[in-house]
Amino acid sequence: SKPVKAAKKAVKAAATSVADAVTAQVPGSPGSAPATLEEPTTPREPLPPKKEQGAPDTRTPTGAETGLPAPANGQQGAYLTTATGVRLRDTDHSLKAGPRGPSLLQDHHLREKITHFDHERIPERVVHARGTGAHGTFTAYGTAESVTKAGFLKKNTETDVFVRFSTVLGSRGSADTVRDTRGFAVKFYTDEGNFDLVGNNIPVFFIQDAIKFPDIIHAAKPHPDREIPQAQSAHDTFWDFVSLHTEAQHHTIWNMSDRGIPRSYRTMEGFGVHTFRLVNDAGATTLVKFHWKPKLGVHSLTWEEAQLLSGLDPDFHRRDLYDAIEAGAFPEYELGIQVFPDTGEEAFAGIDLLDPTKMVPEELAPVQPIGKLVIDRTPTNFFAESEQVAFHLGTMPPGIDVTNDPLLQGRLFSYVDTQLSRLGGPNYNQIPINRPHAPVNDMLRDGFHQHAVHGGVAPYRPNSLDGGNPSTAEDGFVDVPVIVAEAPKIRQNPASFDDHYSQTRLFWLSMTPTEQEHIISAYTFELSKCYEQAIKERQLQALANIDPVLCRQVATGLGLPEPKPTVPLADVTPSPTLSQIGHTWPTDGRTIGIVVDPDGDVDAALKVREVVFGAGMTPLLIAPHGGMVGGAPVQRTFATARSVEFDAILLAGAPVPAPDARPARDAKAGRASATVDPRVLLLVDECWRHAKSIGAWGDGVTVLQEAGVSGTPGVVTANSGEAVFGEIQVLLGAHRVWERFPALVA
Ligand code: HDE
Repeated sequence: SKPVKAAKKAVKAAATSVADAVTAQVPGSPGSAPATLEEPTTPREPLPPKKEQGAPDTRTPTGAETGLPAPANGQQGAYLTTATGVRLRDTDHSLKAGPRGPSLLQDHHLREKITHFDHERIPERVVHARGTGAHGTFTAYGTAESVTKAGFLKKNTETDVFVRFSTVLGSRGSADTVRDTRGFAVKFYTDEGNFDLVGNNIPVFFIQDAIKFPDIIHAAKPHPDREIPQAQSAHDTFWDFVSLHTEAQHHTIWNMSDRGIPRSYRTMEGFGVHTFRLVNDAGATTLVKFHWKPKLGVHSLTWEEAQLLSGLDPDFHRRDLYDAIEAGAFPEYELGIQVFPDTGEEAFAGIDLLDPTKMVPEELAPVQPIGKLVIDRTPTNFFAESEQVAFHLGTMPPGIDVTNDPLLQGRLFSYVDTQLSRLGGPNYNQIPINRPHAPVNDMLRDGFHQHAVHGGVAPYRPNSLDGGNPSTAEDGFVDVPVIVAEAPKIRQNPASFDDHYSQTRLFWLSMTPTEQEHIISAYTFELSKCYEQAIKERQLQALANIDPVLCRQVATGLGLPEPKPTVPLADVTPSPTLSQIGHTWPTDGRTIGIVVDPDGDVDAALKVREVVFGAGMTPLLIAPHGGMVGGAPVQRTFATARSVEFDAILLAGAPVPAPDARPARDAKAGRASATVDPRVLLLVDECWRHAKSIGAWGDGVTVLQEAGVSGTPGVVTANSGEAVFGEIQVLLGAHRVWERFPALVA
């Protein structure tokens, strides 16, 4: 028919003009000079990236940047539309055959809305499902320039980053404060392409070879029959695995230590775990281990706090991170490297650098700072950023390369592979949060969720049709030509991998008696949760090979005999830097609860509040009821304030029990007092048990007496609130008052 013919003609005309346009710019093609086709063509400067191939900024512009109010959500404009932009009159009623009739299949709006909703969820990560992301900036000190040519490590270079902290075992909705390893993954959007530093808060790993990863994870995840316990290692299959694979003992003792229950993501170290190889401008190589050092020091929760928080505030770490960012107390970390000569033997001070169950004590190789990370922006949309971010160990710019660590080698495969099912196809790097800020000019094409409209006709190399582009670059990524020894193809580890206990013992001996107490309690708790006697006995055998005191104490707790070691106890030098106790740290960003009595000296309480704020900490007023006290807003009531939220408390008064109070029910601890509100006594009790400093002045001193804690370590009184707070600040430098609980281990 006529219209069809006309359409065909139009298509043909368009095709001809596109073809003309292409041939006109291709050297060597008909109609342009020279007429002869060279194959391959001489590379020339790459064309600038096409519009759709550019790298959009993943940052959502702030109000300050655009001059407009910051976009609060993804919706644009005043009217609700369908996904295809058609305005809607009604979204609350489905189309029905009469007001009481059945819904009609033709209701395209109903179907679009429900269908999209039905597919809102994507699979959670197979490990590290529970996580929290935020944006920040990395600034290089320039101190790594001699060992790497990576541009983002050149002096004063600023690089956008996205960080995701996580637990390993729990599901996406599990509690933050469980005993577990924490993920510390950082995506640097460098000018030379992304760099993903996918680390943990523990410097060693459970296994030496990636092939065992499914085994350790199957063992640590909930039991397959009843799917319990959630986000816990305190169960039979976990301890079955780690007692059989004794290479896991080193990582496990870190988990049983205070490192397994961090106070905050802001007070957590990070480690790249593996040894990496850096390459400098001259091509010289160096082996390094990456470390993140938090500015606020390394602090942990107490085990009771961690357990309480799982119920009181399962989002504790996420809330803490986002509250700190929103309060302007931006979390800061220094990136550092331990540097080892790349001599070929891949060992340092007798430690095999390819064994991921071994670390190098900082006393032997100090951590040298190379840059600073400041986290300063929460995600605009949690799903788009924290859920869809995809890390991959193999994402690294020129200047950084891998080693033969067999755990690292397996990870190089796993991280791309897992995104294929988690994010639904091979184009996940086009998702905004994953897009590099460097221009992308790849020859990857098509596939599910392809968002680029690639121009050109020759996504292959060499080609003559797209001007020979893209060409390879002299300064591109370098795979260091490490000599691979002539060796049999074999399923076997080097002999050094057989030492499972010396560094486990080193860690134990590096702990203060207080920390050793915590480790003993953790092993005893976890093993008490196991049903199988044989598993407990086997783990006790492993403990005997670490240290007799540790083994004896746990055996006593379990009511089992103490086995004799089956290997000689390693003669190791402790590493004091591994201990969290005994150092002094900055106190900014801490949370201080101020208990105020509305009938007492409210002015004094408000004055101290100003002083606390001025010291860079967050003061929270705690009063019997919500609303205002003395013209200031009450932030926590006696019904909601629990010790877990505060680093210290100040008692600015002695609130009497309210006449209409329900003391027996509200007190929780059941303590009765005629003079002080029992809920305040519970708060003081808990803070004391959690080794927190407590200060009081004026009437507040009565509370200390009623609670029976006066004169004990870390309980401060003075004439004024300012004087009390001054002493509390000093105590906070050490984080907790462990002197309250003399350690029992010798
Ligand atoms: Fe991972 N790991 N891992 N891992 N890992 C994943 O990748 C894997 C290991 C780490 O916030 C997965 O995207 C294998 C060590 C972090 O998105 C998966 C092995 C270290 C995160 C995967 C290891 C890590 C992951 C799951 C043994 C510390 C969270 C979802 C060879 C250096 C990243 C995903 C985020 C996530 C595999 C061991 C850190 C399945 C096979 C060692 C921080 O690909």
